[in-house]
Amino acid sequence: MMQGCENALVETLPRRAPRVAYRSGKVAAALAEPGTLAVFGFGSGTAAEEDPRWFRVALESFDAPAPLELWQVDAEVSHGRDGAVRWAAGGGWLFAAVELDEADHGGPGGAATCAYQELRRLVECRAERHVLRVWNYLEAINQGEGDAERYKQFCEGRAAGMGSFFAEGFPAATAIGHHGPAGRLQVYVLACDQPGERVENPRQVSAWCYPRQYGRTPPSFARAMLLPAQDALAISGTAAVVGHASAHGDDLQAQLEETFANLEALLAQGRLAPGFDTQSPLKTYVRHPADAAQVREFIARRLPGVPVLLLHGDICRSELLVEIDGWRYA
Ligand code: 3EB
Repeated sequence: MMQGCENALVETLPRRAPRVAYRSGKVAAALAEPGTLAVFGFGSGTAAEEDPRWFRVALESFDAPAPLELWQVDAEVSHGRDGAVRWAAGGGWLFAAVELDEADHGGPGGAATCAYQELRRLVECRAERHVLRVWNYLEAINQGEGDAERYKQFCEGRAAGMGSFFAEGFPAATAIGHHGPAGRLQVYVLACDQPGERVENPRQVSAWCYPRQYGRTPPSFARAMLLPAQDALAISGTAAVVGHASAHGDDLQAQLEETFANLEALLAQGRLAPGFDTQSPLKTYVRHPADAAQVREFIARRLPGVPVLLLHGDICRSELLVEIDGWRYA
C-alpha cells in the first residue's frame, strides 16, 4: 500500500534534466559509470565501441584531443538495439540514435524519412515518447541548387518521416553538415516520459513559418526546449538569422555577435537569467577551419569558463559561417 502510494508520487514529480558535460578520458570508463545514458566521440580519431550508448559524431573537433560528451541520469540505465535504432533508457529519459546510408534510401530525403520513421517506431511504443531534442548530421549539406539543395531535400524527408507525430509542436534541433563518410546520415534524440515547453525566439520567424525562398518544406524545429522540471533549456542550433533572413553576409565577427543576441533572447524567453556558466556546455559549429581560432578567441572573451566544443561543420545556409547550440542549466 505505502509502496504503491510512493510510486505514484514519484511518477508525478518533474523529471530532473540529464547532466551533459564534456570531459577527457576513456570511453569504456565513461560507459561504466552509473547512470550513463550516452557517450559521444567526435571525428574519425575516436574509438569503435559496441555499446549502443556510444555514438561517434561524424564532425571533426578543432580541439585535440577531442573530449567526450557524456549524458548522465540519476537512475539505472538499460540499453539495446531495435532494427537500425540504438537506444538507452533510465529515469524517464531515452537516448535513441540511427545512422543510415543515403545510397540505401535514394538520397538525403529518403534517408531522413527512414531515420524519422525508425525513431518514431521506437518512441511510439515507449513511455519516453516526448522527443524534446534532435541532432541531425548530414554530409555535403549545401550541395545542389535551389530546391535541390541537399539540406532542403533533408527537410522534405524529415517532415515526411515525422508525419503527424509532432502535431502539437516540433522538438528543438540542430542540422549541420559533416565532412565524414559520403552519404552518411546521423540522427539522435533525447526523449522523456514528460513533455517539455517549446521556446521560440521573438527576434526570429519560427522556422516552420519560413517563406518559400528557403525551400518547399520549411524546417521542422523549435528554437529551444525547456525540459520538464524547467531546470534546463536545450538550445537548438542558433545562427545569425534575424526575422527569416541571414544577417552579416561574410562577416564572422558580426555573425557571432548576432548569434549571441539570439542566444540571450532564448534565455530570456525561457525565463532564465542572462549569460552562460561553467555547467552549461555549448557546441560551436564552424564552416571554415581558418575561422576556428577567431571563433575560439571570441568565445573565450564572451564566455570565460564556459565549456565549449569547437567542431568543423557546415551550417544549412551557405552564407552562415557559424552556429551554436547547447544547454543552459537553471
Ligand atoms: C536557422 O536558424 C539555422 O533544420 O533542424 C538551425 C537549427 C537551423 C536547426 C534544422 C536548422 C535546423 O534556420 C539553421
